[in-house]
Amino acid sequence: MRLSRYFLPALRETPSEAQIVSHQLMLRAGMIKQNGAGIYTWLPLGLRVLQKIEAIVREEQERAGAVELLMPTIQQAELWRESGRYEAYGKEMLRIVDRHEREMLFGPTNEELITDVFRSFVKSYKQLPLNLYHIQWKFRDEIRPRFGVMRGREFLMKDAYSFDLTPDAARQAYYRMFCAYLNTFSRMGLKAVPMRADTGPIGGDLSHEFIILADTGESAVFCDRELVDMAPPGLDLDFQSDLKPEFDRRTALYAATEEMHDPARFEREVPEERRLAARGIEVGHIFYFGTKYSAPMKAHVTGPDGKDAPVEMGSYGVGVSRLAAAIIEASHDERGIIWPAAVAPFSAAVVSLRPDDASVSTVCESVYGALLKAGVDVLYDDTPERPGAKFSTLELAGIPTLVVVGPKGVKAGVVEVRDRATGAVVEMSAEAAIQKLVGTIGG
Ligand code: P5A
Repeated sequence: MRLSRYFLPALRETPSEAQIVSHQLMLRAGMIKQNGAGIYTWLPLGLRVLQKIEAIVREEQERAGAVELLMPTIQQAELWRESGRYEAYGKEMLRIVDRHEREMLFGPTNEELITDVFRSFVKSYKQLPLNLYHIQWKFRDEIRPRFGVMRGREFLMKDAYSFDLTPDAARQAYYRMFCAYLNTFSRMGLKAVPMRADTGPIGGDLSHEFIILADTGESAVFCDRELVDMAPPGLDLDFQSDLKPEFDRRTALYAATEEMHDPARFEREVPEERRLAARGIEVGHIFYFGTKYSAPMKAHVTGPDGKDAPVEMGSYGVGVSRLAAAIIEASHDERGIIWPAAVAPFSAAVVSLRPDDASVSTVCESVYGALLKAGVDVLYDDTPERPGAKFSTLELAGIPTLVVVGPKGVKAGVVEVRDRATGAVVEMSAEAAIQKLVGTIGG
C-alpha cells in the first residue's frame, strides 16, 4: 500500500475527550472515528488490526473444533420471550419496532437465536458434540459507554455456543474453549489470566473471565502471581484429548474477579508475596449454563437410551473490538503504539526520505516490490512529508519495522532497518533488508 493513496487521518493533538492511552492513541493514529456515543467507524488502519485479531480468533476456534456460521444482528423479540430474557435484559437491550409493529431488537448476545437454529436441525445425540460460533456486531445500550472501543455500545464479539448430551461432555467443551482462549490471547502477545467470575444476565454456575492486567482496567481482580506467568497450553494441543488436567492446573491457583472474591480464602491459600490485587481488562468470558435456554425453548435431543432431554449448553465470548484497545493498553510507549507482530496493521514500512530523488525512489520501489511479492504486509511511505513527521506518524501507528531509504545511504549502498519495539537501527544492503524481513515476517 502506498501511503500517498492510503487513508491514514492521523491527528497531531491528543483529543481531550480520550481518558485512557489506548483511546488517545487509536484516535491519534487514525484507527477509529467516533460517530455517536459508543459508536465508531473503523478507519482503514484500525480495520486492518481488527481483521488480524479476528483471524487469530477464528484460527483458534477452528483448531478447537468450533464451526463458523453467521447469525443476524437483528432478532425477533419472540425468541427472547421464550427464554424469559426479553423483560429481564432491561435497558441494555436496544428494542426496535418494524413497519408491521413487530417487536425486534439489535442482538446483545445470541443464546436464544443459536438455540433456535439448533432445535430446527438437531434431534439426536449422534449429531453431538457441536460447537457453533460467529463473529458479529452486537449492541448493548451501556449506561456509560467510555474509553473508546473498550466499552462501546456497538462492538464486535466472537461468540461460540456448545451443545452436548451430558453435563460431563459439556464440561469438556468448556475446558476446550478455556484452553483455546489461553492460546488465542497468547498469540496476540497478551498474558490473559482466567478468573472465576459472576455469570450476570447470561446465567449458569460455572464461568471464567479472561483478564489482562492493566492499571486502566475496569475490573478489580485478585490472583496468585504464579498464574500470570504460566505458559499457555500450547498450539499443538490435541483437542480431542481430555483437557481437564490443563483446566485444573490453572484453576487450582486463586484468581477471582471482585464479585467472586473471597478474601479469607485468598489469605489462607496464597502466600503473601504471591498475592496480586490489581486492575484488569476483561477480553473474554465463558459460561456453562446447562439447560437454561434449551429447557424453556425445548431444544431437545434423543439420547442412546431413546429418551428426550434438553441439550447441555455453554457460551464463550471474546471481545474482538475491545482487544484492539486492550493490546494497546498492554503495549505502547511515549511515542505511540507498539504492535505485537501478529496484529500489526502493516508488518513493515518502506520510508522514502526523498521522494523527489530518482535514485532513492528506485531503491524504495525495488524493496517495496520484493516485500509485496513475498507476501509481507508492507506500507510504502512515498509522501513528500518531512522525515521527522514521517517517523512520528509511523511510530505512533506502531509499524514494527521501518526500512528507511535516503540519498546518503543509497550512495553508500545501504538502507536503515529500524525496530519499533527496541529502537535498534541497523544499516545493511537493500537485499539484506529484504531477506531479513522476508525471513522474519514473510507470508
Ligand atoms: C458469551 C458469548 C456474553 O455475552 N454470550 C455469548 C456471552 N458474554 S459477555 O461477557 O457479556 O461478553 C463477551 C465479551 O464481549 C466483550 N464486551 C464488550 N466489548 C466492548 N464493548 C462492550 N460494551 C462490551 N461488552 C462486552 C468483553 O470482552 C466480554 O468478555
